[in-house]
Amino acid sequence: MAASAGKSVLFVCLGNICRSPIAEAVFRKMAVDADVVDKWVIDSGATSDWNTGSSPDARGLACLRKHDIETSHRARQVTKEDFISFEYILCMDESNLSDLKRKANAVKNCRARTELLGSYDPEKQLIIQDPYYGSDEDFEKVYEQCVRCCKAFLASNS
Ligand code: WE7
Repeated sequence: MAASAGKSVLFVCLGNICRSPIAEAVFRKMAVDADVVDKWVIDSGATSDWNTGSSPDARGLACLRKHDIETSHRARQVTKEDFISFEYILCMDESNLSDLKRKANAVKNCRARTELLGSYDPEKQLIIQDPYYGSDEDFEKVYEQCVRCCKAFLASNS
């Protein structure tokens, strides 16, 4: 549950098994390392209910493990409550953004700022592409984009 006080971010992609669990785990590690994790509610979710309850994709877990990051996340769909409780909802591509904007329109008292995570990238790669039908290299690219964006996002909230 997101606290109403403090800071909160929900990372979102299509199925919550590839990109958003990587973003969530990367951001949590940065917050732990910066000693600010207690100030944050950090979670991830899906626009779709397709993978609800699933572990992250094995290729994503391998990529995170390679970088000494753990996650025990299970996929869940974004809820109406998320738009009220989270301050930031950060997603990966234009399709996620339009799905989220449509969901937000059905929520009274929507508080969340829904943005592309890539809008924080100092290297200006706006879209974090779906690696589902891709290779290990595509997961590594997602990881590197998440590192750059999460670092800049955390700095902008410190
Ligand atoms: C994905 C996916 C991803 C695509 N994670 N899935 Cl088979 C399907 C159908 C509706 C929702 C979901 Cl989540 C899924 C399983 C899980 N990252 N990416 N599917 C995908 C990619 C390119 C073109 C079409 C699809 C469905």
